[in-house]
Amino acid sequence: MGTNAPEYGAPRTLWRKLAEHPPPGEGAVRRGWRSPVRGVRLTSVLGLVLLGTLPLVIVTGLLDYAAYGPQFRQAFPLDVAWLRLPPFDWPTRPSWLFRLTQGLHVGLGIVLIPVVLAKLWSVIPKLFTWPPARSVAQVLERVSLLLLVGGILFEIATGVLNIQYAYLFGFDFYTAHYFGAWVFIGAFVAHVVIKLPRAVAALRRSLPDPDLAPLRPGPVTLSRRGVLALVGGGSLLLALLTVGQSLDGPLRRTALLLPRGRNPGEGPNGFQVNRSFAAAGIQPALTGPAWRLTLTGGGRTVRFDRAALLAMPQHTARLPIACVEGWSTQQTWTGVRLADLAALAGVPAPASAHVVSLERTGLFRQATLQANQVADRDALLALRVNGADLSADHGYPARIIVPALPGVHCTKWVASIDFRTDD
Ligand SMILES: Nc1nc2c(c(=O)[nH]1)N[C@H]1C(S)=C(S)[C@@H](COP(=O)(O)O)O[C@H]1N2
Ligand SMILES: [Mo]
Repeated sequence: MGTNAPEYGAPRTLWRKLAEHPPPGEGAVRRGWRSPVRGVRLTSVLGLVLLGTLPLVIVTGLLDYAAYGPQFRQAFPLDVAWLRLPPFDWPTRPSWLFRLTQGLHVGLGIVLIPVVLAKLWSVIPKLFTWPPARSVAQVLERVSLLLLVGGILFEIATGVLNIQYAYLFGFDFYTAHYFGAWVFIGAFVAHVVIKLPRAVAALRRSLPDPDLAPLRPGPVTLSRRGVLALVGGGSLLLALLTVGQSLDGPLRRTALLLPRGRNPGEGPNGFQVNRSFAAAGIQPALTGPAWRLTLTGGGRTVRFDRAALLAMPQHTARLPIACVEGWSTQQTWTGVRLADLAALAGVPAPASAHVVSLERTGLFRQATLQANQVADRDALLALRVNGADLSADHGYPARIIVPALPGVHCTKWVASIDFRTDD
């Protein structure tokens, strides 16, 4: 074998021993992967496509997490190991900011699934090469691959289950998806550093790769271009079935991947509902004439009924609702400015506002808004939408709507708001 003196020694013997003792059937498995399109070129093309697109999924995902508000413990965890999220006030402008970042994160995440699967398919034979490693460096590389592949499959699985409202897993989605993201990001960076030069070289000139190319190629059934067209077609199909969830009007019906709300009904309240009034389990009597909005802060408590709120200066704004599950819609909301309510509560410039709904249970029965989310001129306690009273499903008697605020914090069926001078 080798003649290089420095390569001899105890570890060298270990790798040689490994190579001399393949597990039974090893060759048969390797020979079973026969597709002649597998090879370093296919893997490199797919890898470079992912290198150009996955960073956008990662960055928009991290932005969504920041928008979701870890500083208010609305999302956990605050820090990951030695990583600290910088304190970050999510802006209220442009009002479509979260609609864009969330739409891109979920949409692109779905569209890239075929590319990721094809990339994994293209390197499967590598799993069965023997010996599994020929040096300590290679052992490390293979462990990072495990984190890379495990990480992305975990992110895809939890992400897809979440947007289908299938909380089948016994852990908190945000925590898991966020931790999983950091595992994946670390492995992704390592993988790019290790493999990018090779991928570029492979596309410049033909690089033989004994691990990727089949030992005994089968007959050609599909060219490399054919494989790429198939993968691209799959991605395009997913894109067509997904974009509708970010569009209003009849095209929304094309969002076949949207679990609910493809056909949200007619009229001013005819747009997608996340949690319905019935699902929220609020007693209908609580939203009738007996309803009062309670404002606290500055040492006093004030209460208003809906007629009193309607008698205050009304403000109208066209603002999106963008759900963390990926869908979004834009509507015209009318109500009282949150800044006006803060002044009535005796806290004209609050540091934060804690909003609580009539719901007794549920993760999203309350939310905390930042200072800029109360101060924005379009930040409203909405009473009406598109010229009509809010429907029960959209939060009657009153709901929060704030530019660029994730839908999950646009609390419906608001009972009270506490304006605070410190957060
Ligand atoms: N009280 C309360 N408000 C809530 C929710 C909830 O479960 N309870 N869901 C939130 C979520 S996740 C979203 S996306 C928006 C959707 O608003 P819509 O149903 O009016 O479209 O409402 C938000 N407001
Ligand atoms: Mo949502």
